[in-house]
Amino acid sequence: MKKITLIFLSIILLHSCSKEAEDNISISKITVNYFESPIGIDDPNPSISWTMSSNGRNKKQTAYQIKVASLKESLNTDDNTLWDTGKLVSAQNSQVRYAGKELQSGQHCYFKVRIWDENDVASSWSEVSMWTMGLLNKSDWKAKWIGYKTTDKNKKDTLHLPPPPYLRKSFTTKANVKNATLYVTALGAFEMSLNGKKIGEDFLTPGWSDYNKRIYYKTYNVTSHLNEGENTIGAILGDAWYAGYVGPKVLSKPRNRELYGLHPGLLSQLEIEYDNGEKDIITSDESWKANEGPLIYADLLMGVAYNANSELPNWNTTNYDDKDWKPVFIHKGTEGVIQAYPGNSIQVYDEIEPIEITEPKKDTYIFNLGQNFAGHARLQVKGNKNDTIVIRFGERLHDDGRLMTENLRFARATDTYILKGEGTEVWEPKFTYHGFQYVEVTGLKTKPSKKTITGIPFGSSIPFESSFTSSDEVLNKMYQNVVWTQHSNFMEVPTDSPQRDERLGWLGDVQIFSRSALYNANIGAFNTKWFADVRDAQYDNGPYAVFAPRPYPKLVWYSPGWMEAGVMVPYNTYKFYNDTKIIESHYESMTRFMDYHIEKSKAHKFYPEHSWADAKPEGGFGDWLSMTDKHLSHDILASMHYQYALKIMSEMSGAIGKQEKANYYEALYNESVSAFIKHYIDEDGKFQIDEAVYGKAKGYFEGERGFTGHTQSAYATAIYFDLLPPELKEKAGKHLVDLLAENNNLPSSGILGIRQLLPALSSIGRSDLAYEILLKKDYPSWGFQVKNGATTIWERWNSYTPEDGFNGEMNAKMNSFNHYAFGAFSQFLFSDIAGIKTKDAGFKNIVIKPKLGNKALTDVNAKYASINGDIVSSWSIDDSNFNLEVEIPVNTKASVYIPFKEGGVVLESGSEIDSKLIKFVKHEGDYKVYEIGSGSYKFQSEI
Ligand code: RAM
Repeated sequence: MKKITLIFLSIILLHSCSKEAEDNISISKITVNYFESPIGIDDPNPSISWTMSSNGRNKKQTAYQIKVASLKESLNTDDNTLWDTGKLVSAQNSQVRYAGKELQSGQHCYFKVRIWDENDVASSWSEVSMWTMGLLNKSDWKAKWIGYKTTDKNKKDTLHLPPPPYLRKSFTTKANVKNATLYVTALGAFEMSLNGKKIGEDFLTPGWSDYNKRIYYKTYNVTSHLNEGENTIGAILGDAWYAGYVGPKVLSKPRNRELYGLHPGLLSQLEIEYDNGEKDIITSDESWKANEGPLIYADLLMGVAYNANSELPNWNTTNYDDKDWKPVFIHKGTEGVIQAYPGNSIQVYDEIEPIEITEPKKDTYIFNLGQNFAGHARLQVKGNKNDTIVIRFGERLHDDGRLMTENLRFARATDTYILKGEGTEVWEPKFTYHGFQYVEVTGLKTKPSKKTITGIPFGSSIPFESSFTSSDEVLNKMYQNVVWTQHSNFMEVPTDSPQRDERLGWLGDVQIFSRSALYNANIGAFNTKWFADVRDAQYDNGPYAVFAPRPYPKLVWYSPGWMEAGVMVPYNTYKFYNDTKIIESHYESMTRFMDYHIEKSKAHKFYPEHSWADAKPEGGFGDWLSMTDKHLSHDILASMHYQYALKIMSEMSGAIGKQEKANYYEALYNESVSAFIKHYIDEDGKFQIDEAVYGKAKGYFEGERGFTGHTQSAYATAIYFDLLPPELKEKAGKHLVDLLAENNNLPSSGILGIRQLLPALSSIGRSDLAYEILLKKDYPSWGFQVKNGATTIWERWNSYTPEDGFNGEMNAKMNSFNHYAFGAFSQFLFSDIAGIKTKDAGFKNIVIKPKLGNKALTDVNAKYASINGDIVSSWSIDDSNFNLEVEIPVNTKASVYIPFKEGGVVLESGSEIDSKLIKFVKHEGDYKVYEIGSGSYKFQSEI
């Protein structure tokens, strides 16, 4: 008997041990400044973050240890240690700043992490991660800027399109290369190769910055590219943003190109380390030789022409005689600071096969790729020498099947390939990108197949790890359209559009879309890079420019609602990733911006009518592309954006320990809001303006339509920014609902008000109405776009209507079919439908509060890939039950709001709630609120 009990006991013990083992925490993903094992960074205190996994619930980190060493082997010993935190009592698992020994140029830093859980049980050490440092001092750069002047021989063309230069240099290495690192940048764009092989997978590197102030270099580990003995390094240089056509024709006059310099330049430094400790450095200098090659021209907006008959076989290998090549010239380079690229370089993320080929005109073929996107097309052809294939790109077709290109404006977006006539030829252009769904091909001698054209989408390589699906197929398509639009426009900088002669980082669009973008993808690094562009584009007297980078030094354009992006987007990014470094590096610039606002609003504390006559266009852009009869007063919008900026500046100041400043902004906020309410809002909660003050409103965008305060955007913004006291908020809510009713519950907001609309309705208890609007298919609505063939988000509500087609004359002026501003509805899918929000900064204290709206959705599955790991909120409803599956990452907790009916029961995993594990907090309206720790849960309630 005793024996049996013993066996029994040991089985139980074994079981509970293995259960505990399963519940143990392990470290999953480790990032350094948002990247996994990045190389060539120049942040002296990189931020380390990790996610954790466990099968258990309520799992927490109570302490951590990070050990960093300069050699991988040393991580198991105490040698070569750069930093060892020891066991540090702390719950922090993200944005831990390296605080070890001072790091040197080129230094390798290997590290591992372990944590202790709530029972003080240590996890295993993580796998080894690493980062390397780039070149930290200007004096580390031994290379010289070089270039090669090529001449545009195509005199017939109205455009100036010089050929991209090819540069090369041969060198010898000794035996036993231990490590080889290439540090490289270009004024323009580079494509580097070693011994005939392209280095890295990036496109259009080093990207776009204000080259007069800042140039980024990239770092590549090229050890495996090197041969013992003879080697050749090659470079092709594109004009890209530096010397090519950039932006709208009207803004980039007189030449529309060469906005930073005339010829592209290269700065390249290859550092080779041998086993015996010796070093070699191969730098760009006078010894390089250059030539023209098969690329006739390559321009971002205009496209690429390539003559395969001029190819230079083996030009970037040692098996090549460069006696006819010319010397390079020493390029003037730039006075700007040289820094490691902090963002996500552009890379290919998919391949798309055509779904249909049509022939609207004899020998003119159109390939429908079924999806609008940014990128280029790969051509595969067979033909005779000198056959010339012309490839054009468009987002839509005319009714007669022709390619619609009017909306490209000055962007020629045409690629040309001249065949060499040798079997099957496969070609992809370089240094350009187009926005398109349709590809028109002419010049083919035989009928094409689906292999003739392949769509190659690319964009900034940000990880899209979140997801959203529901029981409504149109809504799912709308969301996918947002994701494709983000992919297409997060191209180095957040652009407005990828197809026409524009592609600028418009601040207004970004601030509206930024939370949607943050839910969809990890854009911490991308934003960090862009914030430097925003600072570089800021005017000396404080206002942020309407777009960043600002390639037109003389243009003075700023606009309320656009410029506040300079504080709103950093704020949103901080809130999503708890990244206080972003606040610190941007703080001086933000306070300078706020000082400007404070000074400008000094007399009244807010902006009464006609305060922004100095902006261009007069008043700023306002609720751009709205559908109202009269425009929403620009000064109401300006005041509310100013106030919101004060509020978040107060919070951000507090977050970095500047309490005095926090109080200062808060006091100004309170003063401003009460003066504003007194002036603009009547007793009935209605916005009133003195329209007469605007006179004929000459100079205002569409000023002839007159102004009003009473629009959907006005109330939605006041509610969304939470500017009003409860009683006024309620009244504003009523006005919003009435205005919607007068408009058949359809939106009339332009891009500056649209993001606010659905969350504002939700916050006044009308998520039913928000759902109704969201799921509408009438004009104007998002569903209407889908019904009319949209595969990305349109710039205008009326970009296309069956009655007016592409909007007549407007089409050629401004009509993008791939524009994310109106895609800002998608934040609502995560924040309100799935109900995933953060109470603090960085999703450590999570809220899961699904809004069921008008119950038009029966199934919702959302995953937000947070900095702490995946947060899942998936729910379904039927007539009487609500089911919710929640996943909360290790080391976080959540308040979960369960909709319920009076007297109904709430179950978890089929049983009554275990109050030891799941704490009931309160009843709030139609919800029961519970507090949960990490883990997976299945709630069920009667509704
Ligand atoms: C358009 C841009 C952008 C908008 C500005 C005001 O040209 O595409 O969407 O912010 O104008």
